[in-house]
Amino acid sequence: MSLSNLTVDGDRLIHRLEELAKIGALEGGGCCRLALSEEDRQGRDRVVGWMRDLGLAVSIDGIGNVIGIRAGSEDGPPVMVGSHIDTVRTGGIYDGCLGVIAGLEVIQTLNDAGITTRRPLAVAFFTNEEGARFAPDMMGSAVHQGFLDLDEALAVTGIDGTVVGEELQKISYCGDAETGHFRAHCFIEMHVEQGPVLDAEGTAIGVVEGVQGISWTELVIGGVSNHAGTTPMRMRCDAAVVSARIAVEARSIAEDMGGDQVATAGVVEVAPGLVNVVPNRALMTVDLRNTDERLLQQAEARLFSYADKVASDEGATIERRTLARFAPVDFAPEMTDLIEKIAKGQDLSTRRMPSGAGHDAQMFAPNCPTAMIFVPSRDGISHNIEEFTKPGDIQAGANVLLHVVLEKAES
Ligand code: HGY
Ligand code: MN
Ligand code: MN
Repeated sequence: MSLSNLTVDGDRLIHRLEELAKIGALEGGGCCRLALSEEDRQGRDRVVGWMRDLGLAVSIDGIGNVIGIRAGSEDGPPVMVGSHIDTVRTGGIYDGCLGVIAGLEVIQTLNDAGITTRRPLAVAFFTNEEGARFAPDMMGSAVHQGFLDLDEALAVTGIDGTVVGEELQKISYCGDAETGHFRAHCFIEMHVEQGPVLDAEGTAIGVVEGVQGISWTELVIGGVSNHAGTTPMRMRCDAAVVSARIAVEARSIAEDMGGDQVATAGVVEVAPGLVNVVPNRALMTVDLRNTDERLLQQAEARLFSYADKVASDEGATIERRTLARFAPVDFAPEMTDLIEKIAKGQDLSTRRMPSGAGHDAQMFAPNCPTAMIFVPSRDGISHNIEEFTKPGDIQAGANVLLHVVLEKAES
């Protein structure tokens, strides 16, 4: 069979995706497999089982990243695909998982066709891409590619007070493969767009040229708890009001700056959280992103100085902690050109675009030629159980992935 006619089996791919989605399934759809949870362990076991069924040599490193290797006719750095299988609490079934399952489908397609590539191939899933339980996000791939120290990652305390290293031991995914030095020949990540562009335009393939910069900050505001009825307004030190003003300012910063600037106050916890008590503590997070590093720094500077001022005006204390900070990343033109060429060769509509979401691919970009293939998200919805991508779009994206892998594996 000529390689150019080779296609993936879309039904088999979607079946695996739906099988994985049963683990941590939520009422009404979607799934919750927070990093290093029991559900994450079960999902990991399921994917490792598929890797082994497909004849991949599976290795697990010190932060729990899992890599399945398929030998080539020659040795050397593999052509690597993959993503993550951990989810946010209100996760869809495609975010991350699609890139891993599509990678397995590429392997099975080649196995079925009896094809051995020149270069080895690798399919991976990385620990804690989401960062929802343990910050920063892309933790596993950052350690894997040498941008985050392993011991520092293992020592991270999560939003629930648990520690990464201990939770990793609990799920038995603390492996002995070394971290930080693995180099791929190239890395391609297939992922749902998670935004509205492709779906609104009716475009089949997003040729992702880079990932925007990410800034996650935790702010803890200290006020004075007091009686809601007897305390005159001029005597209050209300932590909740300070956090509310900061959340509104984050929105104003994004609106004033426009362009790619976005801002989200995703966590706002107020204590003691009683109807008749002036709050004495607020813990909140602010997620700022921009494709331009200089503008992202401007957004941070405006937010931080506003937060300090509004806290001091209220007589409150304020402490800031960086949870994650990644500069924007550009992908390799040789890879984006190849993705675009192959997609067009399959008569698929394409458009070049940045990624609004963070991805494991951004950790590979400084170390090897890297790019991403986006497929549409219905109504641009993600991090939401309504997340959906049409089977035809999944098949199309996986076929592009297959042929990019083949071309790089023989180049
Ligand atoms: O936050 C992100 O962009 C990714 O989902 N971790
Ligand atoms: Mn993702
Ligand atoms: Mn995500």
